[in-house]
Amino acid sequence: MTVPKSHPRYESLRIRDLIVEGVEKGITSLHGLTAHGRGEAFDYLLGEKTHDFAIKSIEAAASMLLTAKHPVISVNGNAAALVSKELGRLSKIIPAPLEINIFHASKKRELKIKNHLIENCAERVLLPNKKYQIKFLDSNRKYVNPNGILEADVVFVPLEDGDRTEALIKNGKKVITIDLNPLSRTSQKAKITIVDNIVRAMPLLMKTIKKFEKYDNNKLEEIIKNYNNKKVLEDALKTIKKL
Ligand code: PTJ
Repeated sequence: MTVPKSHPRYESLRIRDLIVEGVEKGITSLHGLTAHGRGEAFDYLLGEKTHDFAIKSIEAAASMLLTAKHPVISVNGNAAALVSKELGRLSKIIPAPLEINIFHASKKRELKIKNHLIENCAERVLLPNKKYQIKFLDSNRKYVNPNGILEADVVFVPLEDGDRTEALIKNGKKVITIDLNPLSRTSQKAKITIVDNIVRAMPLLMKTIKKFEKYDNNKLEEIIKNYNNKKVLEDALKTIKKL
């Protein structure tokens, strides 16, 4: 569908089209459409813009990714449809491998996501391996790659479900997420929650990493130490109530 740029909801409809295209290409699950709808509702309540509390989280996330020993970026069907180019670029600048990890199990979809990422300039894309799994999780998301999430200290999991976030934490991983819903279990449990649309947050995260890569580890660790995720979530809720 072609939406005229003059349409007052142009940007929101453009992003919605990316998800629909993802489903048509077999990258995104049908359930991904409802997950996207929930995100849209929260984005609307947040005024569809990046707030100061999200900038604070982006700065802490950039610091944590740059100081991590073995960071990994987890990719699902929604993230791949919305920000495949950005995921490839982020993987190169940190550097960190991308690892496909989907909730609605499908080997075919995993391979389609992998090919889509590679077509969009990603280089290191790992797939889960059924011989390896994390503990405390029963869904398809327990399977991991031995060179990726299994040995990661920091896992970046945009648009995640709460179960897996909790399991990753119990497995000793630090979790960074992007989630428009400040009330979700993932938002509440993650070490760092970027309450913003993934489409707006990814370019800002890369810009911040580029700026922060000149900083020494002491300065980056100081940024992480001063970061308060609970306060960020409270500020996001206050913003929703005010609008
Ligand atoms: O590809 P799969 O099988 O792994 O499935 C992926 C989805 C996203 C369908 C699956 O992980 C899922 O069901 O997720 P949830 O539990 O619905 O959580 C998705 C979270 O992402 C919700 O809290 C949404 O508010 C949020 N969200 C949706 N779209 C965006 C978003 N956050 C940031 N930016 C968005 N564009």
